Amino acid sequence: MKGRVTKSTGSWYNVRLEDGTTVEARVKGKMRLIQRRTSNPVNIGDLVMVDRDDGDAVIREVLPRNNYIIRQSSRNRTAEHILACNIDQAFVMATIAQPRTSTGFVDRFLVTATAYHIPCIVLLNKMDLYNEKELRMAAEWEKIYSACGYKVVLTSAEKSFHVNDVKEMMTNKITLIAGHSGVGKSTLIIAIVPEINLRTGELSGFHEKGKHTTTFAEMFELPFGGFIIDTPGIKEFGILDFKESEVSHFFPEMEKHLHDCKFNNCLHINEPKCAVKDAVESGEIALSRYQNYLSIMHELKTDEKIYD
Ligand SMILES: Nc1nc2c(ncn2[C@@H]2O[C@H](COP(=O)(O)OP(=O)(O)O)[C@@H](O)[C@H]2O)c(=O)[nH]1
Ligand SMILES: [Mg+2]
Ligand SMILES: [Zn+2]
Repeated sequence: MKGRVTKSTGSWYNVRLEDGTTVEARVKGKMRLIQRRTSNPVNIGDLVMVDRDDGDAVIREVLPRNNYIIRQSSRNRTAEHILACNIDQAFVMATIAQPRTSTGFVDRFLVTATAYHIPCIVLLNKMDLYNEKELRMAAEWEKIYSACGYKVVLTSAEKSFHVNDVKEMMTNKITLIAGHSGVGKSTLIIAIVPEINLRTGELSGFHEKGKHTTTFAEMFELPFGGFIIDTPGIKEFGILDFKESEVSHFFPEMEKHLHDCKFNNCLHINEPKCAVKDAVESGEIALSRYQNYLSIMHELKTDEKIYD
């Protein structure tokens, strides 16, 4: 039987079978694993083959993944942790008010997702709280991100502003929603699907296991078609397996300038006659995006995390 993993506790998994029923399955014995090694062999969103063994459902095989979102454990930099896989799109939720999200976080997420060709939409939540200055900042975000090809939607999960637009975008898709803790991810999901019982705290168990902090996401089936993956608050996304020369390719607004740099191995940092830097100077590429690019490059070079 084929199914999709919708929940993981690390030792057992909820698998939604093709007939719509969900079974609790375990990994037992030898499992075929064609995947790269990560901290968890089975992840949310994985398509798996399940067998019955003495009445117990057992995951025998994990099918190849189309894509995945990795986060890096902040305590153990070498531990890769897949947050979810096989997703159709990602929403990265930020807010200008309480607690203000940095563009560094958003850009890191966008780079990670864009590298795996996952379409992303930026949700700027809590718009009901924005004062005039914050509304101007929101407009600036809209300008910056739409210039990079990312749609920005201002929402109020609490007051249900633009929540129907978000619902429409989710229909028949597998959507991952990411963002710092407290931006309103769960509130938005409840506003869209009131029948989902999001038990806060339980939904996203932070389990301390020795030195590793394990984080679980959970996938919910949408009554109007599709799935939503609510993730616990994520502080940072690891840009783990990128080469320095690749990063600018995951900034869509930089990509079109890459052929115009004098050096074809230009990293757009200190090199002369760099078309990317020229575009930053002319305002065509947003300064904040370029600064976040530099910060990611620095991190790759030094393996040093910049917190912002
Ligand atoms: N004013 C306002 N508060 C919101 C909005 N969305 C969420 N909140 C509040 O922000 C807090 C965190 O929301 P929650 O959904 O738990 O955030 P999560 O950690 O991202 O899932 C809660 O107190 C919500 O009531 C919004 O659009 N406007
Ligand atoms: Mg939540
Ligand atoms: Zn360059």
